[in-house]
Amino acid sequence: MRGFGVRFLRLFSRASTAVPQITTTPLTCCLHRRVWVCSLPFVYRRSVSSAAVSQHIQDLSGPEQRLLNKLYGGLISGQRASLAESITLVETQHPRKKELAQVLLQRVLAYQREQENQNGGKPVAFRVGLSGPPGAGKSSFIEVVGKMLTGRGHKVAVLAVDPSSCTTGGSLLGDKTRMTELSRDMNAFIRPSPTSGTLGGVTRTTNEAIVLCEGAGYDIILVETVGVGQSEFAVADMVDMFVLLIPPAGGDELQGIKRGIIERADLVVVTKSDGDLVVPARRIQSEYTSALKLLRRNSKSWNPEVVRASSHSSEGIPEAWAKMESFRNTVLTSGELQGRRRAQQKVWMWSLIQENVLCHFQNHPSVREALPRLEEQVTRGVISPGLAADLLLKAFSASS
Ligand SMILES: Nc1nc2c(ncn2[C@@H]2O[C@H](COP(=O)(O)OP(=O)(O)OP(=O)(O)O)[C@@H](O)[C@H]2O)c(=O)[nH]1
Ligand SMILES: [Mg+2]
Repeated sequence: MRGFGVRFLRLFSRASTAVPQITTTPLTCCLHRRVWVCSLPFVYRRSVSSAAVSQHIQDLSGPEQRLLNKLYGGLISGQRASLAESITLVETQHPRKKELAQVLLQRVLAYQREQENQNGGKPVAFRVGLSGPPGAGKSSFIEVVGKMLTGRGHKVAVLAVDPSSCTTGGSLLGDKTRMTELSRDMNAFIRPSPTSGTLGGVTRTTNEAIVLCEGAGYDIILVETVGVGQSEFAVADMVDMFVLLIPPAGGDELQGIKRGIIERADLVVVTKSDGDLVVPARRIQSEYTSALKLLRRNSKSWNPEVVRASSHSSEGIPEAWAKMESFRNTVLTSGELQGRRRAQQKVWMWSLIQENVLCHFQNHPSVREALPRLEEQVTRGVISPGLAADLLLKAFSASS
């Protein structure tokens, strides 16, 4: 996909003379503006970025400014309603509101940078991604860990990324009811992460929701995603620590766990280690401990471990969290955490570019006209997918 994105962008930049103007006139075209504005905090060109933002701000009407001031003020003073409303704003598909969301995000990012500076340049919040097969016990684990952390004075935000919502409108919403205690806790905020129909959408809106939660003072961000499709890789690319939860189940249920995702795990938690399940949980623990030794290491300073925990009896829960804290301290000290975050900004930027470029491509009149016919010919085997892609790209570049 990345390869496609780069190739497409090259073609795109040849096709459209507006691209070189991005740096000087960020408001030239909606697509370019979105790409540019979204990537602002991650290119270190302060004067240009602040010019782009102020141009955006000048562009705001009175009511828009008042709305953003209200949201920003409410957000940084920790008001849940403002946080919820801000996440709804980043979730929107409405072009103008999308722009407002970017202005708000800019302000929150600036506030966050200030806080980091005061914290000796270290990130204030800890972002943890938790993934695993359906029914592995992720939500139950988050509920128990979350309660423990709010009890210790933390503010915990839980974002649930549901890959199925890209196609079916979502099913994780039911999770809120499963985290019954945590959802009643005033120091916890639970929200299905908004998705906008594509994996790129998951990346954008979840990343933006994370930033907003941090702006609202949540210092632990837990992102739950089910190990289906590619969403777990997207989540692994937006967190400080990636935790894989595995149930003490038979081989069939574990077949679906992708080797690639095990390699990304900083910690593996074997869940439901209680009652009759303790014995299989121990077996899975030792199997995964051996398997991890054979896999490529994800970090220079940290060796992934496999622990057992039960959300029902709470056994192993404080220990699992202690491992996560230990990971955080290790990678903060080695500077790896900061490095990971920097690299993630680039991944985020590229995913925004892909999302926007693809959207522009799909909505291009020549492409829309040729697409049904070419798709039909590809499915009948009349022409190859490669030829169809080339023809569509040609149609796009010829009339751009
Ligand atoms: N025995 C036991 N059962 C558990 C434990 N944790 C979760 N379960 C059960 O496992 C089932 C699934 O738990 P969830 O926490 O909803 O799992 P999940 O991974 O969030 O599920 P999805 O979000 O649907 O993929 C429920 O019936 C829980 O009661 C545990 O520690 N011990
Ligand atoms: Mg769940």
